[in-house]
Amino acid sequence: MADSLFRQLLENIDWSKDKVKLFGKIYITEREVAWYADDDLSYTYSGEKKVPKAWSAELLNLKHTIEEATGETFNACLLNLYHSGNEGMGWHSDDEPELGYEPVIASLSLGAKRKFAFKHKHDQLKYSLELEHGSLLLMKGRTQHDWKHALPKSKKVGLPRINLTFRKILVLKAPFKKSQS
Ligand SMILES: O=C(O)CCC(=O)C(=O)O
Ligand SMILES: [Mn+2]
Repeated sequence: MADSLFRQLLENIDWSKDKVKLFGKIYITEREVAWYADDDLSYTYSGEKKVPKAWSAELLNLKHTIEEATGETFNACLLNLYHSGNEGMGWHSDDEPELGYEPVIASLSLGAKRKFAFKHKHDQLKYSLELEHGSLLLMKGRTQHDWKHALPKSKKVGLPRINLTFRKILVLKAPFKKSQS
């Protein structure tokens, strides 16, 4: 299943390079991304507002499989394509307000095996694991509060990898106003 998913996603996803804002400057990444979600949801990260595409049947099926496996529900998916170990992702937490107080993120890895690293925000703790082809990592609870994570670059990896992070965006509404009656 992982083999055929990797091939299908590589071919069928509408990939494009990402724009990342760092210290006020915009960089275009080699890594390619795609952002899919329920209609009417938008999401801002690295100072850029992302407008999602509508779910394909293939991605919606996959979302249901991941929901069954985790017992969680999701309404958005960010896909990343790393062409080789020369591409990675720097230290960050997925803690944007749209993701709510304790974000639940299911991360599916396909293709090249890559190291995934965590470092604690307030002490010296570090942790890392290998994300293998077909593996699912569930981040929840205080993970985004207390830890940063990264996908370090690696000269040893020559093959591509696709990562899908299924997320739940909470629609933020204006504060409730008490009626004057
Ligand atoms: O590629 C990965 O495994 C992680 C990607 C990630 O951290 C993200 O999309 O926020
Ligand atoms: Mn992340």
